[in-house]
Amino acid sequence: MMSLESVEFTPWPPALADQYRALGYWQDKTLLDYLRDSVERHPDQTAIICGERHISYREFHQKIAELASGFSQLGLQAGDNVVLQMTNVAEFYFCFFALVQKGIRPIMALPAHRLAEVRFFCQHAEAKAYIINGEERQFDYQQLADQVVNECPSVKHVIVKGPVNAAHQDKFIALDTCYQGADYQQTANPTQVAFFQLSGGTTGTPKLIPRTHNDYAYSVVGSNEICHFDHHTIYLCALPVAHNFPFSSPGALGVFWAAGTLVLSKDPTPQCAFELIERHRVNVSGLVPPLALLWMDHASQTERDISSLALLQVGGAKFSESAARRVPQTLKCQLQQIFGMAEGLVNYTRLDDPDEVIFSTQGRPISPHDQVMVVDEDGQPVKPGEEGFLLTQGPYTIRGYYKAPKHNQRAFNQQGFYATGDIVKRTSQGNIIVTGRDKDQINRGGEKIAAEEVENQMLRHTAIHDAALVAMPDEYLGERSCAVVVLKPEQTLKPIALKRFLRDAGLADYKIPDQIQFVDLLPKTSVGKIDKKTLRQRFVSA
Ligand code: AMP
Ligand code: DBH
Repeated sequence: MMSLESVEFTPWPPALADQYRALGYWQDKTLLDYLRDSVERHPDQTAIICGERHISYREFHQKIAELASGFSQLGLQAGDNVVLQMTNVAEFYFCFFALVQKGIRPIMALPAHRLAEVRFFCQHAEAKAYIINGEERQFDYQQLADQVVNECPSVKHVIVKGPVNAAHQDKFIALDTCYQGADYQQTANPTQVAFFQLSGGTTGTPKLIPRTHNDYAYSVVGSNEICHFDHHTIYLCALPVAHNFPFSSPGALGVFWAAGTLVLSKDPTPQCAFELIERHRVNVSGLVPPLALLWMDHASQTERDISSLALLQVGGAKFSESAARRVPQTLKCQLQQIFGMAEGLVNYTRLDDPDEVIFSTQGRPISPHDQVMVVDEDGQPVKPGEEGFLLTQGPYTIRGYYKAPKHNQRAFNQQGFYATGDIVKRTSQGNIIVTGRDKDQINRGGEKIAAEEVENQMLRHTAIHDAALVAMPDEYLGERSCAVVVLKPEQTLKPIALKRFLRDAGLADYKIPDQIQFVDLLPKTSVGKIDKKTLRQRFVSA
């Protein structure tokens, strides 16, 4: 029988773990320890700028300690899981570190997640609490939380930033009341899971990614070296705070550990971001390709002075070479391409790479000990420069998803290499070029959609006989989603009604198909699976 621990978290083989320690990659420090180093060195430096608030490292540390105390008083303790769903506000980081200090494990939900996703996280991980931003104008998270607690008995506490709505007064707790007498005691263990990142996934249910302090810390320290983050770094977080890219590549954690300054943008539009860049003299930011295009378009007409911006990182989806070449011309800054994944492996073009590498590749791994294999259908390495499937293992790549033994058998090979599902080529210098994908996923401008998850929801509709979700090329997003639907005899269904049905099912908005096509029959492969390649071609040329 599989032990509970191995279902939760698959450890690295002891020989590799020893090696990573001996190399100094794994330092047996917690994520909070690295922040505390900065608090000690630069207590008065501004750590976070959130709206009009400038929060120093000293205040940041104090807030964390007070919340750690408040969360403990609620009965939360080491080993508990908590869904953390915040928009871009400083409290996201206060909560994150306070939970981590006490060995409580945040699950990093995105603001776009709705009932279907949050309910799954809570049920799958038996979350004890759910933390939300009650002040968000775009969406009523308190109403969502109400549905979540009704359906998830494990959730004992809903903790709300901002005033608790009258209807929920007796059930929800205001985050403000959780700031208690400061508690600096850590109960975290660096070899254990610090938190759960989320995967875009390829199956019917999302996957939780257990990240340990040791492995994640190394990825951030390594990223800081590559990206030259230091205490002069002023980083604009325009993407959602919980996303792995702006959180750790080097992102917010990189900023905090280098004692730099993090500026939070409430949305990623150039209108909002450029104002912040001008006002706070931001020198680095990270974006997904569609936003990079938007920023470039806006740059020629802006009256804002964005000349402080020295580096723009772009990743999350393929950035075309032609767009990449326009970055230095239009935004007057350097480009860095990033090809990363919440499961681990992160590749960067280096700041001193020749233009050719920066514009036409997605870079190379953080660590000399990231093992990267490019293999054919039979798992045999391809010749250098040839296309193949990317497999990887290393000091910060997981060996298994949380509580997903069946899926783990497919996603990891016998040696424990993670099958990324990406099709890549490697140049003679070891730089990776992403050329395609071998996973049933749509990468909608950096937002990943598991086709099966949406298909399963569509199949619940009484008028639908069969359905497939496929990627269509999109000038702006790179890819958009197209649902191809076969109705039952005598049934009718309007596209708008199907979209409403999926929204009512609680799916995040970015998973709602951009386009819907009705057909009489879905083409099948020789083994009876839906032939998505043929489907895509049919509608691309339609
Ligand atoms: P996730 O596993 O959900 O964190 O998503 C990671 C995936 O995003 C990778 O496996 C790639 O498919 C995709 N991805 C991330 N960065 C890039 C990039 N720069 N170019 C192409 N694909 C990317
Ligand atoms: O797409 C990603 O998941 C991603 C992209 C860039 C990522 O996880 C990262 C950098 O760390």
